[in-house]
Amino acid sequence: MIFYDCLTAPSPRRARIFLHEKQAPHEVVHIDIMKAEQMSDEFRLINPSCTVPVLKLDDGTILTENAGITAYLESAFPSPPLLGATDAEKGLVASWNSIIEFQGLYAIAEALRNSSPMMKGRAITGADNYDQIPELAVRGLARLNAFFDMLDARLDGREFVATDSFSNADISAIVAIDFARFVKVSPGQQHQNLVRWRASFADRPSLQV
Ligand SMILES: N[C@@H](CCC(=O)N[C@@H](CS)C(=O)NCC(=O)O)C(=O)O
Repeated sequence: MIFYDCLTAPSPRRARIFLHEKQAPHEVVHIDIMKAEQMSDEFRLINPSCTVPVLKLDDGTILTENAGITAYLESAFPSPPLLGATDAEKGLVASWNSIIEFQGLYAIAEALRNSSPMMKGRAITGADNYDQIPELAVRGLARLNAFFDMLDARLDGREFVATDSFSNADISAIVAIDFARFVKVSPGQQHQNLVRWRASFADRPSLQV
């Protein structure tokens, strides 16, 4: 397998952590989005949407979304289960992952992409260019603060976000919390559950890669 990665971006980090947790053998190709390598003619042949991560399977199949990459890896490398072990757990992990994407990751992207001078004209990822809308940056920050409050409440008395074991929902939430620093938001005094939960993974090997 070939994993198209980018060390500075949150979406490929989610797939990178998942690959490491599964110990799935793969080669890595680095795509530097700071140098717009995702927009090159060569990379467009791999992913016309011009985004990372991408996982190219040995049979040539190309997976361009975290949802597809994690579904494939869970099926091909079942242990340890990261998308839930039981029917109910599978439902919980998928639900929480979706909540974290929509309320967390998209809120941060909305705040960052609509305010960063480096992303002028690139407010949305993809092959087409979209102008920034400053009001969306303000709304993104408000949504992000609400996300921190919501996740802190969810983690009250819990070790993991979705189930009783480490799952893809924890991976997505860790990446979201760390990515929030890009818009200068971190868990505060009022987020003790969030702080405890994030600290519990400080030494996890997959989070160091
Ligand atoms: N649906 C994709 C989203 C991937 C995505 O948005 N990737 C960003 C990096 S975090 C990207 O490729 N950005 C390229 C750009 O900014 O032009 C997934 O989650 O797998």
